[in-house]
Amino acid sequence: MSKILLAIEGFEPLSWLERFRALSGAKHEVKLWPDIDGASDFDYACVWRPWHGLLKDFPKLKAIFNLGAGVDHLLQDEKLPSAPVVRIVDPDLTIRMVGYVVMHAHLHHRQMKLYGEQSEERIWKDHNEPPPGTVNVGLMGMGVMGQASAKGLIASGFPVLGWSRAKKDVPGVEMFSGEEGLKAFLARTNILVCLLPLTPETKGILDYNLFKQLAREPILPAVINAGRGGEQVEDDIVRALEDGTLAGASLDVFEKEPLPAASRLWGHPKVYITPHNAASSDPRALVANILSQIENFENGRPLENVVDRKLGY
Ligand code: NDP
Ligand code: OXD
Repeated sequence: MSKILLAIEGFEPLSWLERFRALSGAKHEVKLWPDIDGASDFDYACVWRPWHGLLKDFPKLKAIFNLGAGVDHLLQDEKLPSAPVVRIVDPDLTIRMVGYVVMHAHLHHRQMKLYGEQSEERIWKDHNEPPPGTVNVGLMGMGVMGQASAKGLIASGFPVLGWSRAKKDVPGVEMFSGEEGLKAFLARTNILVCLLPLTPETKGILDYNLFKQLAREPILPAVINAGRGGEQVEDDIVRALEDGTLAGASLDVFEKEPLPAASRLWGHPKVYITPHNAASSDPRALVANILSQIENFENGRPLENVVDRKLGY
């Protein structure tokens, strides 16, 4: 029998505990921090935003499972044990993100804020949006989320551009990479979608200077960020919306979460705000995924989706 530690901040922890216990049966003993009776001999930790320093007290960990895709918070723990860190890759998480990205691309292309205002005023007026085939959607981050979103956008008729760190080919997507490819990627992008992990290289990347480089035909540019709030400069987003550099924004993540009540983004007529739930981790879908990884690992097979600590994702 192996021992699994759950340490969860920011998600409701009891539903994870119940699900882990229900699916583990007698195979694993599952405990939820801090209710661990002083034990330190856990084999696996399954965590979301655990407070920094917590995991160093569990020297026998064979693997650390992050209950979401992004590992920025975990990797900022200077005392993180050296056990492999595994991030979630799961069809449930991915399809939620695809839904968010495709929906928000449509909201901006189809000017839904404008029709919302017209509805308030009882105005019946069609603004003849350009064909989707002429509106380029540019995805920053072409990993699991970016590539799946590309397929959804292509199915909606949008030409898709992608930007990644390393050079790669993705069917149906015009790819750009690295610093040297960013300018050309932005110059062709109308609707910019950020699905980047937060690393020292991507911190603050969504700033005024970047928004200025986006294409302004056939529609004015919009930005969608479902990566991490640390990638955006919120004062620059407000400035760009107010001087017309950006026509709209969809923000699921924020520099500080929950978004402070004083933020000028709240209630902004050109902004869609969601509470970091573009792709929520759901124990009903994800626990089985983690337990099957543990079973494979115990049977001598390698862990999948292990994070590269040097790259930070
Ligand atoms: P992946 O690791 O699969 O993909 C990351 C992509 O970002 C890769 O294409 C990578 O390039 C690219 N990238 C990383 N650094 C750079 C850089 N400096 N310049 C250019 N490209 C870069 O991650 P996922 O697709 O699974 O998830 C992406 C992020 O989405 C997560 O890290 C998380 O922050 C966020 N997320 C948010 C959720 C939400 O609800 N809002 C839910 C789930 C995820 P390369 O291909 O060359 O390695
Ligand atoms: C994730 C998230 O990284 O929900 O999975 O933000």
